[in-house]
Amino acid sequence: MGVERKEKKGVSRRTFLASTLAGIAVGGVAGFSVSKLVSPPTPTLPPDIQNIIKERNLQPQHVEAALKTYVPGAQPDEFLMFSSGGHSGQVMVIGVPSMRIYKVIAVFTPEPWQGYGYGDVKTMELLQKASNGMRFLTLGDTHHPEISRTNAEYDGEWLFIGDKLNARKAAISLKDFETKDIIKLPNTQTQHGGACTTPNTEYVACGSQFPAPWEPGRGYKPGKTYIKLTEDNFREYFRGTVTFTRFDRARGKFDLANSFQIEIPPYMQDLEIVGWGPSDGWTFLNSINTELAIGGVLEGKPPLEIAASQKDFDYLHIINWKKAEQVVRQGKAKEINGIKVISLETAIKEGILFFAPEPKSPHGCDITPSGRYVVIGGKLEPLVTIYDVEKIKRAIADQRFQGEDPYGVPILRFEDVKAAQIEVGLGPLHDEFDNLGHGYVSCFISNEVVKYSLGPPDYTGDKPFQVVDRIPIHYNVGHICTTESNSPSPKGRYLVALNKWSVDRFQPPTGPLLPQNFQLIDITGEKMRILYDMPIGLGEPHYAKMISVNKVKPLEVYPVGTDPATFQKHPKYIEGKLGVERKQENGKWVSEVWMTVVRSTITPDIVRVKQGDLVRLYITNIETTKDATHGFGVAEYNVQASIEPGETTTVEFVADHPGVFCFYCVEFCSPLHLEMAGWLEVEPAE
Ligand code: K7E
Ligand code: CUA
Repeated sequence: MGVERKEKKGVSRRTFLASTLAGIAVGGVAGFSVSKLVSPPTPTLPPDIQNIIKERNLQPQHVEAALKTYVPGAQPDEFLMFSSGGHSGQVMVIGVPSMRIYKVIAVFTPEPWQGYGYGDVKTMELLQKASNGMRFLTLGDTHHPEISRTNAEYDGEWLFIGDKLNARKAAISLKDFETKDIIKLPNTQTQHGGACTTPNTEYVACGSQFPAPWEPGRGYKPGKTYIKLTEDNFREYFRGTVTFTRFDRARGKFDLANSFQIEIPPYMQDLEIVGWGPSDGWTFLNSINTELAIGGVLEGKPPLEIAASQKDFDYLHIINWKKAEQVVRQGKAKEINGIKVISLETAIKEGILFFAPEPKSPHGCDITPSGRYVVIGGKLEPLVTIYDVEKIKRAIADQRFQGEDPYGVPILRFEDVKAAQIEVGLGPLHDEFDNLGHGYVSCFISNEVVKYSLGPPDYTGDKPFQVVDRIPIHYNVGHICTTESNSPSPKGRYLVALNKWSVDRFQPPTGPLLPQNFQLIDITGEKMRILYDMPIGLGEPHYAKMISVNKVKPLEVYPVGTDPATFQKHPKYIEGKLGVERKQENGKWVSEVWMTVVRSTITPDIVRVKQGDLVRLYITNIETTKDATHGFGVAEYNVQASIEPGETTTVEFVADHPGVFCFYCVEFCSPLHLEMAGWLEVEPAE
C-alpha cells in the first residue's frame, strides 16, 4: 500500500534504487572501474556511502538486499506473516520484508508478558478447557496456521492454529491478537491436517496424524481407551479422523454440537487442504504408512521408518465434505464423545471417501489459485505430483476405480486423475504459488526452492508443468510461504523459506542448539534472489501464512470496561466501584476486589485478605491512550496480568501464604511507574 502510493509520484523509489545500484555495480565499490563499457553515464554513490560499503566489506547484492528490506520506523511493512512457533506452542507475527518479529501470541503455552496463564481467569480457563479431561497441559506443538476466509479469500479476521502433539485447535482474534478459544478434537490423539477453513469459514477442518486406539462404537477417550498394541489390533482397532469443527465467528468459539467427524483408516494422515472454485466442497489429505507398520525394533521388527516406506504409492484421501454434512443432517452419523461421527462404513457407502495413489511417502498437500489442481510433494520421490480436480470429479462420477484398500475405500486410477508430474529436486515437501501461474516447492534434501509453471487456467503460457528456476537454500527447507498462497489470489513478490538448519549462517554461533533460519526471497524477477536471513530463536516454525497488512484491522484500545474474552462489557465492570468485599461462596471465603489501574496508581493500593481466601480481582485499566498497558504482578505468588488500555480482567488466586506481599505494575509506563505499586496483606489464619 504505502510503497505503491509513493512510487506513483515523481521519481519512483524503485527507479532511484535501480540507478544507484547500477552505480555500485559498475565500479562504485572497490575502485574497480568498468564504467567505460557502459554507454549512458550512471550516477555513483556519495563517498560516505561508498565508505560504509567498503568498510563493512559488502557486495552489490548485499546493498541491494538491504535497500529492498529496510523499512524505516513508522512506515508499514507490506505483509504480515503468521508463523507457527513449533513446540514453543505459540504463534509469531512477523513483518515482511523487514523480517522483524512484532509479536509472539500466547496460544498453548503460558506467556507472562501477555498475562497468559498466571492468574488471569480467561487465560487459565482456556488452558484448562484445552486440557479437556487430560492432565493440565502447558505444551503444544503448533504447525499450520490458517486465516479465516470469505469467498475463499483471506479476510484477516481470525487466525487458527493446530497443536500436533495433543490434537487441539485454537482460534485467535486478529482484532486484538489474543487467543479466544481452544478445543481438543474428540476421538483424536494427535493431528497434522493443520487448520484449514472452508471457503466461508463455516468449518475449520483438521485430519489426525497418528491413529488412536478406538473402541468400536465408543471411539477414543484420552487416558481411558486401552487396546494392546499389536499389528493385528492396530489394523483392526486403531483409527484416524477428519474433523470439521464449526466455528461461530460472532462468539469466537468452536461449536462441537454442530461439528462432525469422519472415521478413516489407521494410516498416518498428513497435510490437508480444503478446496474452493472447482474443488469447492472437497478436502484432500495425503497419507504415509499405508503399510500399517507399528515399528518394534527391539522386538525383531524393522524400525518404523523402514517399514513405513515400503510401498511405491500411498493414498491421497479425497473427501466430499458437503456430502458428509448432508449425511449428518440425514441422521446417519452417531454421536461419540461429544461429536457426530460418520463411520468408515457409512463414509464409503455414501460416497464421501475416496483414495488416489500418490508416490511415495508424500508430504505437502496444496491447491493452486484456480482451485483446479492439488499438488503433492513426493518426499521420497523427486517429484511434484499434480492432480486435476476436474478429472477426479469425473472419475468418481463414472465410478472408475482400480480397486479398494483393505477397509473397502475405493481407489481411483492414478492415470485417470493425474495432470502432470514434474521432476523438481530431492525431498520435495511443500508447494506455494504466485500470481503468475507458478508453483514453488521446497526440496528438503537438495536444499533448494524450485519454481515451476502450472497448467491452465493458472498458467496460460506455452510451457506448462516445467521447472523454470531454482535457488539454493540454507539449509534443509521445510515449508515455504508466499503472499496469500493457498487462496484464489496470491500476491507474488516474496517467498519465505522456513529452514530447519542454519549451521553456519549466524555468526557467532549461540551454542549447540542453533536457531532456525527464515530466508526471505525476492520472487519478482526471472531469477529468485535471497534478500535476508532471519534467525528464529523461539521454537521450530513449520508453516506460515502471509497476508497484505491492510487486511488486518486491529483495535487500538478497548472501550473502557471491555472483557477481551467477548469484546463486551465485563460483567463485573461497574464504573467508579472500588474496594474489597469479603463473602462466602459455597462455604468458602472469597475476597472480591474492584480495582483500577491508570498512570501511575493502582487503586486500592492496600488489599487486606485472610489466609485461605480465594482472592478475585476485577482490574480495569481506565486508560484511553494507545499503548498505555499496565501489568499486575504479585510478589512470590506467580500471579501476573497484562491489562491493555480499556480492558477489564479477572484475576484469581488462593491467598495460601500469609504475610505482606508487594504488587506492582510490571510495564514501565510513566515516570512514576516505580511508584505504581501496593500491598497485599494476607492475615494468617488462627
Ligand atoms: Cu512439513 Cu507439520 Cu507442515 Cu513441519 S510439516 S515442515
Ligand atoms: Cu503502569 Cu507501570
